[in-house]
Amino acid sequence: MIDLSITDIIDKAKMCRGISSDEAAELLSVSNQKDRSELISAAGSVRDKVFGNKVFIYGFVYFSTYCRNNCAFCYYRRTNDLSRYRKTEDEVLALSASLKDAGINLVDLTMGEDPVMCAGGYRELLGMVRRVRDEVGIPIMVSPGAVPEESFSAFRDAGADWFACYQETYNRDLFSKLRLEQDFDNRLNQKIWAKRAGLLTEDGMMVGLGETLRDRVDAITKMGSLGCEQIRAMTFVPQNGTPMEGMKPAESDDELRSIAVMRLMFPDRLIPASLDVEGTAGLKTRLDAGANVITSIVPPHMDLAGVAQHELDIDNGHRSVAHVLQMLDGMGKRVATNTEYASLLKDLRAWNR
Ligand code: SAM
Ligand code: MD0
Ligand code: SF4
Repeated sequence: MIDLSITDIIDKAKMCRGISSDEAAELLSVSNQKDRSELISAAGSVRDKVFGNKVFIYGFVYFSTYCRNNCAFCYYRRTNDLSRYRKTEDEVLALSASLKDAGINLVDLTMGEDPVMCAGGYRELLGMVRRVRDEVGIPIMVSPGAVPEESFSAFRDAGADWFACYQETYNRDLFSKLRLEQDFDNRLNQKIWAKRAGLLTEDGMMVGLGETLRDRVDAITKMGSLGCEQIRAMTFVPQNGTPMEGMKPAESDDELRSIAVMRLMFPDRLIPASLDVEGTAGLKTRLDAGANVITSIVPPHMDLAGVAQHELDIDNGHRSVAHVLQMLDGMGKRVATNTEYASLLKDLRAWNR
């Protein structure tokens, strides 16, 4: 039982020392306008205290949309009949170089669990990472899905800084309905094995797919307690051709409250505002809620897809670096320099949670 009022919890949270899971549950359930704006503004001010007006920007390169898995929520699940692509190593190199030139802090090399990329102990992917490190020289995140324990040090040695793998939910029963034929513990271990190999890690939860408020509290608490340096929430977007296509699209409000609560619970973590849910129309609300990384920036006319929104705002150039920079100008935020990002990575590694 807690006897603190919402205002008391928020006042405590503003001291940047975190909040308990029970307090998080109280904050996630705020519904009246006054409490909601107090929550959002507290999260924004905690983020500003820790990170100033800097935000980090990540380029998204979804280089292969082939996948051997069949996640119920995903457009790219193997049984969905669609035209897929796999970029060549040279194409990925050129994309990474142009993102770096445009001022991006990190490139996120993401794939479906493409059998070609997984073959031979991830030979092709490792070669790609090595070349991006050696020939482009930009911080790298890999998002290859679930990989065997022995592969993590190879990713680190090839030059990856980050390993991203989202649990989606910490409710095992719900997990089994979403990530069909996949093992909960194996996916959880990805974060543990990646950390052990010296990689920084990102975990994530999905919002709006039937989870309870307690499930959300649990996911936030666990993602943070695992020590993941970057944690995210993304609203589920129903996809054509999937078993979940008929679900009603959720409003972004639960995601925004989740972002705010993540910020108050774990003040010094990186928290994305993903352009992959509502496009650039959803950028400001996510930054206002305490996010400090912009992800899913995608260059136009390169035949690159998003994940949750495969087309939205890509070919009209709204997800380009230039457009995002322009938007930030009007929001009193600035992009971190590459030197600042490098120094953040150094600090994150030293914390070694
Ligand atoms: N294939 C790898 C994997 O599953 O880990 C990496 C890429 S996967 C496409 C990246 C993430 O996108 C998923 O973990 C999930 O959180 C998110 N995602 C996929 N489909 C989504 C949808 N329909 N709505 C919201 N998020 C989605
Ligand atoms: C994003 N579409 O950042 C990307 C993706 C994978 N590491 C990230 C979900 O929103
Ligand atoms: Fe494949 Fe990832 Fe989509 Fe699951 S979420 S079907 S692993 S691309």
